[in-house]
Amino acid sequence: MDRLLIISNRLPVSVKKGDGGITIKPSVGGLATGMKTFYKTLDSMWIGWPGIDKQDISPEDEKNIHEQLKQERCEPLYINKRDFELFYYGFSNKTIWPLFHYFPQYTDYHREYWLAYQRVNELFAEKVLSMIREGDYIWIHDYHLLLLPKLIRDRFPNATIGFFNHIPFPSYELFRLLPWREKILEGMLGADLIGFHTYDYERHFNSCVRRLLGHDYVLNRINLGDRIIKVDNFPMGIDYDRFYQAALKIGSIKKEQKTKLQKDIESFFKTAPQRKLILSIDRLDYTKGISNRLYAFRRFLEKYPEYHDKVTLILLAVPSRSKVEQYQIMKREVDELVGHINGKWGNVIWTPVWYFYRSLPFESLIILYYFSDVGLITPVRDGMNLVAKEFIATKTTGKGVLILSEMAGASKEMNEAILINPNNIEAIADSIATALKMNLEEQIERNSKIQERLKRYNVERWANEFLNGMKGIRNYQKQFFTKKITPETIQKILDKYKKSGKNILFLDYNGTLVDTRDKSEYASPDKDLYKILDKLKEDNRNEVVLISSRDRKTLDKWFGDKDYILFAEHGMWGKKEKNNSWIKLNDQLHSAWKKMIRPVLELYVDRTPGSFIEEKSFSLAWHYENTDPDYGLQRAFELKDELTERIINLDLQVVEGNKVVEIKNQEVNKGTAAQKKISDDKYNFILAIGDDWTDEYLFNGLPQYAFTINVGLKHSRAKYYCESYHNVRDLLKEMCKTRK
Ligand code: ADQ
Repeated sequence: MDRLLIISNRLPVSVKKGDGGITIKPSVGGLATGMKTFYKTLDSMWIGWPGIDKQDISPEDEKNIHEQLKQERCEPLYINKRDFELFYYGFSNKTIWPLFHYFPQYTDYHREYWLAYQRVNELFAEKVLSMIREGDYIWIHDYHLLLLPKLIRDRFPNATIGFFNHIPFPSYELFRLLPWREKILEGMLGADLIGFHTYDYERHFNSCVRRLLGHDYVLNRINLGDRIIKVDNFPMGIDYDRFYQAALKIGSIKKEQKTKLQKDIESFFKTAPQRKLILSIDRLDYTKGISNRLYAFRRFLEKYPEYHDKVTLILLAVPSRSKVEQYQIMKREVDELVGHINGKWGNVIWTPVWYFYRSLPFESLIILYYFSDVGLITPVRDGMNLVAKEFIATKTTGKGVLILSEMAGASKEMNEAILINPNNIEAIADSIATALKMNLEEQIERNSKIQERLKRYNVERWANEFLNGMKGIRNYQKQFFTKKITPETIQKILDKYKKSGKNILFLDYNGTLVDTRDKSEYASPDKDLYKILDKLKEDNRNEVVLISSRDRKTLDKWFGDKDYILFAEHGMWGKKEKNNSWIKLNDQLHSAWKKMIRPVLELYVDRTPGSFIEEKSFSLAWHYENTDPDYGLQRAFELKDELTERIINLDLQVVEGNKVVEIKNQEVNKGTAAQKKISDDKYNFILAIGDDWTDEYLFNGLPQYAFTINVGLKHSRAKYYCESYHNVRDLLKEMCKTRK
């Protein structure tokens, strides 16, 4: 595979300067732990902040650091102290982190933070651009670097970029509060693949993109007009075998090799064999619900006195972002609660809560996981939560019960755990009792199911799926690159046109010759368009056919005094010249069904503000372009469903266009109308241009030698695509200049 550049705020190792010189230690944290084993197996390079400031080291140290990091395939990016403060403690952790975790009351919206966030993202972009090579895969991680995908894309358009968000993505109601919301979304959309832990975060993101930027998505692909990107969920796994194997070894470790922690715990069980251990591990963060957990444990001790002296809660909190005020307040609350519980119930032989405020080495972590009977993990909001997965992975005998918050992304894959609402203190207290009473058989059954899943979808698989996702979307995009109309293709069309003696041009109207974003009622032709069409018509080799889904009245209003051939209502009606009357092109059709269907559409108009009905002679259309985008789409799905049931046996079809649901007779379409037209005469040159599903019939109905062009980037039967109606007009103008 090509080279992989991983970019995250922090490197997976952190550099420290002490008396003994420079040391490099692995960083704590979900991402670092998850990716560490994986990235070394690939041809990859990790770019990020090394955890030390350049001002605090000598040039000698810097060289030394560089050398050591090179061994780890890491490239350091130094950020000046002031910017780092504002970027990391400021925008990342006082703006994005609280808002994305549904804590708007903790969210600061300081412009100074935002400016620093932009500056640091720019710094990352410069670093990446100085290293990037053609063919590299760029995988950007997390909420510190939301602007980076676009910054790279702008200057290296061909880059293959993936972005993975490790924290939740909030619903539109929350996200809209952010003053720089559009810039953040645009930044992320610079990627080709955007990944989240769960489907909920994915759909929140898509909805924000649609509501704030107006880009629609179909089947988890967002069409940006010039690029299609993919949004998907990839629930992050753990290095399952590492945890499982480490836990397996614990039982067979020789006495002299045991750590102090293991000896202490074993001797503890010797003196109190009935004692049960409940484990709680997190970074000390307000999103992790640590105080809720302590309130619940307190309630449990109140409600179930029979467990006094028999249960101990191990509360392990890793110091985190201690410079941020909310973290300091929370630390005080946790300290007080622990003191309160131990003071109230503790005695000489029993301490209800063992509280550790520190990071622990891997071996100690495993010992705690392994010896604990219950894992109590109750975040109020958590992107995924790897601790829950690690706890289960160490249950080699199948014994152990996990109590997990349903607000953690991990809960979506761990249904067999006891799932709780972290705000329901009473229910958590009861679930602790349930967990302690659960029989071994049930524990084994529940855990083995989760273990099977964790083993299969481990961190390596997660990363592979993401990388394959990047490759997949890249290949998908390539199909379009080859279809994009180029100056060479235009020249080919013009050459053929110039030589030909008899030409026919089928031109759709809305979205092809004028902008679709105008409200459909107002998208009337402008002077420039008339000028182009008149000029084409002047050339007597040409027949100009305007083939539209609009009704006769509208086309008459716009083109009634022109000599273009007009096809209205998908080719149901035709008109040859201005003084001719409209001819029905299909005599077999009936429209009696409208009486039955119209009331259904009226009901949808009443229930969906902004929507309206358009009646044509052989079809009815429900337009929802002026409605709330999400709501309109949801109603459109419902309407389609309802109509599909009602039209069984009626020779009708329900078709979906650009923000419109239309019911029409099955035989009517632009393809049959165009076929009929070309069978009248012999044409050497055929050009057809359109932009939506109705034009697909047209492209399909024409002979192989026809030039067919779709406006906009999407799967189409057309041979080529161009980006907008401007390109169509430019092509037609060139044709006007090219007379024989
Ligand atoms: P975090 O908020 O850091 O990660 P989490 O997923 O639980 O949360 O990962 C914590 C990691 O730190 C675990 O691998 C754990 O083993 C380790 N750890 C915890 N306490 C420790 C201690 N005392 N000593 C040593 N190591 C300790 C963010 C998101 C999560 C998401 C991850 C990965 O907030 O929701 O799951 O990224 O995407």
